[in-house]
Amino acid sequence: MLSIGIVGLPNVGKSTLFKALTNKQVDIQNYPFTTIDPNVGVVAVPDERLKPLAELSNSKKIINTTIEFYDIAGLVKGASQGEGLGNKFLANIREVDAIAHVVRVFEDKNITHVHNKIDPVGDIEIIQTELDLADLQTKEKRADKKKSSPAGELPELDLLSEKKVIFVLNVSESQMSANWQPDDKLLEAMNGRDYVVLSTPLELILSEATEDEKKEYLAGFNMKEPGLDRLIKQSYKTLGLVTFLTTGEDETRAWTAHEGEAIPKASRAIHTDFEKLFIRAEVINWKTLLEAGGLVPARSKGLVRTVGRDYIITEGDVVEIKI
Ligand SMILES: Nc1nc2c(ncn2[C@@H]2O[C@H](COP(=O)(O)OP(=O)(O)O)[C@@H](O)[C@H]2O)c(=O)[nH]1
Ligand SMILES: [Mg+2]
Repeated sequence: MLSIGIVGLPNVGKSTLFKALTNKQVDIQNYPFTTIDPNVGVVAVPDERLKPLAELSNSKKIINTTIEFYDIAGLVKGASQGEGLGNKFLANIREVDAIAHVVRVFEDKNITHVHNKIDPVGDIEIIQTELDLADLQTKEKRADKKKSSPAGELPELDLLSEKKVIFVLNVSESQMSANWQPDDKLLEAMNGRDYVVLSTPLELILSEATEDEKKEYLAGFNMKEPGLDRLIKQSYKTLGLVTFLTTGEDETRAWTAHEGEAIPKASRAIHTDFEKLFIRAEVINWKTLLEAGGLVPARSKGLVRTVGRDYIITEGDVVEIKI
């Protein structure tokens, strides 16, 4: 399963974010491969397509795709030199597929900032410097190894600064109401990478609220959906993933593939043997299927395509794999 590590300086809202995410943990019964680990939250990727498809097929179950979030203990200035949890922290980052970098934007005199001032740009630079310094050490070690084994092939370097990043700009509730947006300096520091703006205490409240309360809170803050939903969806995009779907009486289910993947490889998500056994597949866009009113009428209108091994899986495909 793909994983995102939550990182950031102390007291920026990482644990609050993680707690809100774990309130959205999926039902372990439907996801038997899920491990139970207090530092890992397995959350469903929200997908508005599943419900109407399930209604169309009279499905007994709906199963979303999932992402794992890891709460990685606080990074401090000097971590690459062993400060704080230092190298343990950096080792944890090495294991995740992408980083959610929480940046403190909210002001609160009662909650200390490690460097005593709210400075999102400076905070981003500190974390990036630590990641760069850790990479420098990795490269130096590599250079030493090369000297001692001149002929041997060494595995590719796993550099922290090359991991995909999504910035979580943690604002106050009043900034949220005022539709706070990053200024040019902050945009420059984020350097074109993805970001979401949210308020972690508000997200915690939303994650514990009933459906009615949730609607009320969202309307009050002029939000269409919880920030967590935006974060989860954005993480999925940042990781370069696409969703394809299967639907039937048993279940309507979303599956994860990588962008640009051919359908036999993508179908490994359903069953590892499918890549080898794949013969052909029937494919129809989810919306086209809904508009047609089901697979049977869609087939008779010629809307279902039969594709071979070289077909590239596309966001929103509903597939039936023939093996
Ligand atoms: N006022 C305010 N406090 C926050 C916000 N986000 C987190 N906090 C508080 O800041 C403190 C540190 O948060 P925590 O999530 O533990 O930060 P971590 O050290 O990054 O894990 C806690 O007391 C939180 O309740 C926020 O957006 N506004
Ligand atoms: Mg914490």
